[in-house]
Amino acid sequence: MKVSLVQTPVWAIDKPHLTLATLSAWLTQNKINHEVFDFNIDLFDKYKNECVEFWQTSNHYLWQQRYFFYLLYPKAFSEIYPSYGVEEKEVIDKINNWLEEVIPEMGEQLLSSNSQIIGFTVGMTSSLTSLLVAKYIKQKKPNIKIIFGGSNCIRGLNAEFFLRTGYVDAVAEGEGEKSLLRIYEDVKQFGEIRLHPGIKLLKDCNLFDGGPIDLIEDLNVLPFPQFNSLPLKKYFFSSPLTLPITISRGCPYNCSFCIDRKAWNCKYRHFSPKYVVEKFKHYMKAYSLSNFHANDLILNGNPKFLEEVSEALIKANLNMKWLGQFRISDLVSKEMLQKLRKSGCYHFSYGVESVSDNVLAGMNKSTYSKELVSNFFKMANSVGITQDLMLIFGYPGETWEDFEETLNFILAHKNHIGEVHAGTLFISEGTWLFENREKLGIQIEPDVKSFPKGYEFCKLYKWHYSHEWSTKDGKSNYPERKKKLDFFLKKIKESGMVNSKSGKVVDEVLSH
Ligand code: B12
Ligand code: SF4
Repeated sequence: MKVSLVQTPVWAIDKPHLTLATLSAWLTQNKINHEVFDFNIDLFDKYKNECVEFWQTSNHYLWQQRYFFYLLYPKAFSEIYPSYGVEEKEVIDKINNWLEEVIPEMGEQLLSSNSQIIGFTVGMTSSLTSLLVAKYIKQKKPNIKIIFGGSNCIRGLNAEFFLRTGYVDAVAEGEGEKSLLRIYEDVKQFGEIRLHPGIKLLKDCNLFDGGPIDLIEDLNVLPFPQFNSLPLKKYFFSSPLTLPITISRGCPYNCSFCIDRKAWNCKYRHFSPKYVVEKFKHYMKAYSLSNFHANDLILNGNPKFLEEVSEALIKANLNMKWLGQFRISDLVSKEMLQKLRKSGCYHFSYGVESVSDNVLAGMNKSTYSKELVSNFFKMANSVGITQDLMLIFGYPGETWEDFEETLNFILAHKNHIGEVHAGTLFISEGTWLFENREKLGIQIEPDVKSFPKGYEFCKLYKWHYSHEWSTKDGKSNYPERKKKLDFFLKKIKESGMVNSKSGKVVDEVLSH
């Protein structure tokens, strides 16, 4: 019996696909015959000259907002679609034509793999194409089992919607290794998928929920992600050649706007320092490279562990470079940063979001303060670690004074900051903020207001990035938030700082 693992467009193209490499290694360890299809990179490579805009960050919304249903069910939504105003008609038509070409291309390749199980790793920007490919396969070979897992299947998000399309047999929520194995064993033994923790199924139109996944207790039992089943040459390697890695799963914090921690059942776990060092060594030897990007939600989820990793890396003397997301914290000392730097870690990305006490308290980030952030910037800088940061404008309750406090702070620290990524607040379903919206006086306008008969289940699809929210007191709304963002961007441009340069990687590399 064979399994296919699939990524459809669009997803990041800058590095080899860590999720596919992770699950592929797991199947290999369990001696399961499988094939990996990163259609995202294959199609990017093939169409980059004609269709590069499909992968551009600024166009991600096209894949997952109100046009989603029109692209998924053009006939059913054709009457509603023009009522959107369709400013983007040209690009939507282009996507539609492209899909007619590439969906059969992907579908046929998967069919010829002769797999009995096809597992899609599904994010918000690839849900549409995953569903269309799943539909293509189901129409040709209904007995093939289609499984959805990945970031758009985080617990409580879209499982029911995916299942009710009729194209998906099971949704695996959160950590996927155990679910994938259980599904494989069920199909092999019984010819059908049964209910287990972490799995949702639909039977006779009823939803069955196996409850939360029982997480892997000891991450060290996992094999090193296996990148050799991917078309390594096609990736848009950021120069120099960089591999994504992780040293942990989850995050111990609880920011009010964050959905990511839910992906790992809100639990933080890490690999052992020995495992981490062996993993780096293995990749350096196997792929002759020395640059790594940590995809962890947070590098310092456990400061003591991170210090041990640094010490072990220094001892191993690997001569490698790495970077990742870091949380500014008073639990981190200068000595620790020096060790990290010595281990090869040269850059941090922080979610600073704001420096106003009022806003930070609302975000459940009261452990931050202006003084702490300021001292941390200087400390990291003094040990030779470069830094970029993310900011969120328009948090409920943020006044213009709060906003100016953050703006002035950033300007005052411009010599310590390499790059700023500023945006307005999106309220994702599944976050604390979304769940407490009534209490906070937040109202959210649904992106799609009416659904054609027979397609009412589409209401179940959860948007992640809604601009369409305001507070009942009228103080926060999108134009107001945009005004802050535009003002901020103008000011930092005048100051010579850089905003989101790395987000424009596709445009830049292609223009050379
Ligand atoms: C690193 C990262 C990036 C990097 C990717 C670098 C790279 N090339 O590797 C960068 C910065 C480029 C990036 C970009 C984006 N990202 Co990002 N990213 C992440 C992050 C932090 C880690 C992803 C990762 O590698 N995880 C490690 C792997 C091993 O975990 P995993 O994918 O979850 O897989 C496990 C399970 O989900 C499950 N599983 C996964 N697939 C399948 C399939 C089956 C069949 C089964 C059974 C199980 C299963 O099993 C796996 C092992 O346990 C996640 C946050 C997170 N929660 O993970 C966000 C995240 C995936 N990104 C997200 C987004 C939105 C984006 C952007 C669209 C942002 C933007 N607007 O620009 C872009 C899109 C990419 C692009 N076109 O540029 C969202 C996705 C939301 C959603 N609902 O889908 C996340 C969840 C963060 C968030 N909440 O905003 N991202
Ligand atoms: S520190 Fe980052 S990953 Fe953790 S809860 Fe906050 S935003 Fe989410």
